[in-house]
Amino acid sequence: MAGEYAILYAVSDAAGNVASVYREIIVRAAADTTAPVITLTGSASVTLNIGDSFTDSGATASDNIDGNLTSSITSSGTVDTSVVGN
Ligand SMILES: [Ca+2]
Repeated sequence: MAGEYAILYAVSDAAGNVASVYREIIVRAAADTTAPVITLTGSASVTLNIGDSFTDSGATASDNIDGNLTSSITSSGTVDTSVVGN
């Protein structure tokens, strides 16, 4: 979260003359340049025989800033276990 803050410094002398000055402090979010990491659940390579059933064991994702991104993972591709793949 970005925000601006101010600190007021003040002083007065014995005659009652007052001086004051502000310091501005800006707080900003650092740029996030680190990509999230996807971790496959199970092996990265799966070998099946024709006719076997295939159930995708999925993956998890995490990010240095956003934390758990598993629910945001999208996947694409299909497996047809009735045909030898290439
Ligand atoms: Ca990140």
